[in-house]
Amino acid sequence: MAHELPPLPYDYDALEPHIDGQTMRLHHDKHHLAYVNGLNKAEAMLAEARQKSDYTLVKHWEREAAFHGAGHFLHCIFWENMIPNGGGEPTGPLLSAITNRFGSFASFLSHFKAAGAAVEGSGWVLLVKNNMTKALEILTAEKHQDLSQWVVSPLLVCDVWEHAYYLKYQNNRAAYIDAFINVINWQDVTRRFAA
Ligand code: MN3
Repeated sequence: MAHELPPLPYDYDALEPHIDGQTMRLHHDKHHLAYVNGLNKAEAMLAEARQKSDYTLVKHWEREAAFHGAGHFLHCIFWENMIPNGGGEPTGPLLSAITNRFGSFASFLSHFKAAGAAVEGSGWVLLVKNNMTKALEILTAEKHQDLSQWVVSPLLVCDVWEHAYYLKYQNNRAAYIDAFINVINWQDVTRRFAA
């Protein structure tokens, strides 16, 4: 069963002025599509390896599956994590959990922004729920999959690859993360937290 590129849940320019339409079009139609195609290719090659009982290149295709698979699934969450006229603060159990874990919503935002700005090279900053301890954590990832932890569910993810912001924000990643904060879809994050 091949993976498919999901359509954006809003227009390319719907998040302006925070995230520009040209970046969104390239990011979704080119970058995300490449991860979908890369994952499908890796899975097809691994299926062929099983069929032929030839695992000479298994390390390569497992790596490709991890990179493109993590890239595909994180982007699916990322698009839904944003919404026009988003931002503000969550309410209810999610706000309580954030306040309990990080001291205050403001402390959470400061930590999230600092962690995202500090990722070396291309990667992500993520708010996750640890499925063993049930606690919230802020994690970062290099590329899509390096430094990741098992047993966590991503709730809120912010793409800090240059392709996510360079057209509009150039080297000012921190300004891009500030803009991202303004389009967060807290209802989506709350739904993931409750699931
Ligand atoms: Mn990206």
